[in-house]
Amino acid sequence: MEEEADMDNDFVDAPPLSGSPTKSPTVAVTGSPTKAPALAPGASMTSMISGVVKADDGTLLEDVLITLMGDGVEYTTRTGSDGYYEFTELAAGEYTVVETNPLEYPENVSNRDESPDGDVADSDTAVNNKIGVTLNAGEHDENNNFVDSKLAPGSISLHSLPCDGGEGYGLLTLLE
Ligand SMILES: [Ca+2]
Ligand SMILES: [Ca+2]
Ligand SMILES: [Ca+2]
Repeated sequence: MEEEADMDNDFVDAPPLSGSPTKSPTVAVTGSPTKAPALAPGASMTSMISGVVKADDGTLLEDVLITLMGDGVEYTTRTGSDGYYEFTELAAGEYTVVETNPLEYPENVSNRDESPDGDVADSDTAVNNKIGVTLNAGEHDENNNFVDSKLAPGSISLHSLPCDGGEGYGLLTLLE
């Protein structure tokens, strides 16, 4: 009996477990794994061109056709509701951005890089719906902006429309 009691006591006297078992440290698994750098080794350094189309009163013009012409390539896009357009994943090289005026804004006001970055064409202020862009590897050449204007009321607008013969014909609109 004695021995058994002692044994029992031994068990009873064993250091009590303090509190609940310690939780193993919480490993923070928040978010997705860190993304690899945008320009991982071996990836090509792609570039992009962007800008906006707006009216001379500041209105941002939506759904305006923008064409990008480069060395043997041609892309088209349209401006969003914020007047913004962009061409992404471009190779370095020389490009020309061409705007097709929206019908309601047939008058060209300006077309130029409004944040010039030293491109030869950045000093070209000719109003011709074209903006030249020299694109380096990894460059984002932005603010290649087009500004258009409505015709004054009472004036006549002449649109040239494409037709199968390629000669086109005119459509006169008298603005009220
Ligand atoms: Ca224009
Ligand atoms: Ca530029
Ligand atoms: Ca540039």
